[in-house]
Amino acid sequence: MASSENKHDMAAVAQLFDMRADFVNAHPYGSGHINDTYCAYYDQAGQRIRYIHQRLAENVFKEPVGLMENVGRVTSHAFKKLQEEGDPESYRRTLTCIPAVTGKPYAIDADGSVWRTYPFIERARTYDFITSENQCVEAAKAFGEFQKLTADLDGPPLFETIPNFHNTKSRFEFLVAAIEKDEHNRAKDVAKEIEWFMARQAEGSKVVDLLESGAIPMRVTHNDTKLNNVMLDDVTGEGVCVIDLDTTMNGSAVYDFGDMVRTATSPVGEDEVDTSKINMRMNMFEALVKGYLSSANAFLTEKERELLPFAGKLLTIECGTRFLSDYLLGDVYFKIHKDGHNLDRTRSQMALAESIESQMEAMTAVVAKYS
Ligand code: ADP
Ligand code: GN1
Ligand code: MG
Repeated sequence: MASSENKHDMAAVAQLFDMRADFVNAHPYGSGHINDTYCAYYDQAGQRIRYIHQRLAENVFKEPVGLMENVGRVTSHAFKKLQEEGDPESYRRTLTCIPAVTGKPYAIDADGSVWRTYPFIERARTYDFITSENQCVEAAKAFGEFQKLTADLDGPPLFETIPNFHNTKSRFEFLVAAIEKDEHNRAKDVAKEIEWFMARQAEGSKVVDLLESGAIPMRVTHNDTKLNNVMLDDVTGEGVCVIDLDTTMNGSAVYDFGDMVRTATSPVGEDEVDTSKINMRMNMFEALVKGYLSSANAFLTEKERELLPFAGKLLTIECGTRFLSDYLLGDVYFKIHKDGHNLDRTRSQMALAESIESQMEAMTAVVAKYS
């Protein structure tokens, strides 16, 4: 899971936070595509304890202060509600920001990078692909609970950390611009892929249009409900804590469900090269519907429920346009670990979307069964 080299001076980063323990060492951690994440060991009276230090990706998050205000508001609200509900594990059911020595929930290092620190959620882990139906149920239930916990967040609307994040219409426009620019001369090699996406452009505006017309509501949503953004308990398998709150802002519940379908129903990871291994497993979809509706059925509207099967397809296509755009632009947004990584990811999204397209009717029946 972790690679061994540190790109940053983690002992110096440790000094920026009010850790109240001695820094021992740190190593890169996790398989996120955006931030630089480190697991750091500290010594506290002879006990080893772990923290997560994260450097926010400045090419992605242009307004880190607004973003960290969102994280602070959402995590404090969730913690308060969990405590009121008498949850005995409220301390590990939501992220908590460790303050910097300045008292702020983030710190800025000598290079101007923005860092934050979270307690390590122990006895739980994230998964890059699913191995059991129960994991699907638990992950989806946790993301549904997160929407429920944040539904009554008071105060002004959350800061829009990445404008038009799930605006699939603009995602397509972005792809078209990347194709036209073609600054790395890569478009000629992906003519088939480009054609595949452009044939699906019209569908891309469906949810955006429904939001704009008010036919479905805006809610506080997570917006990055990828499977490896929820921690499952090592012992009970339960969804413990939803993490990666950088894109928590106003959006549609439909997007959150769609990204779960994208990341949790295929038997292989999102960069699988052998596309014959990729398919949308109906039993996993059913497990997601079961888990998600167990926490979200109470607040979803009929129209939102109706859109759940389509959401899987939409988010898979949307993510595919993002991987393909990034490939054309020279891999500037998503971290890559080999040449052509974003193209592998693009092709895997195409295969998954096709598998979803061919099963839409059965998926609709599954949603009806649990509604
Ligand atoms: P990215 O935006 O790059 O995806 P994440 O916030 O998702 O960053 O973190 C990357 C990985 O680090 C996660 O998938 C998870 O495995 C691990 N991680 C993040 N926060 C914690 C935490 N508080 N406790 C334990 N592991 C964590
Ligand atoms: C990124 O941060 P991470 O790795 O959880 C991306 C998501 C994409 C996902 C594709 C802020 O998620 O939107 O769906 O990669 N996050 C951001 O794997 O762009
Ligand atoms: Mg993540």
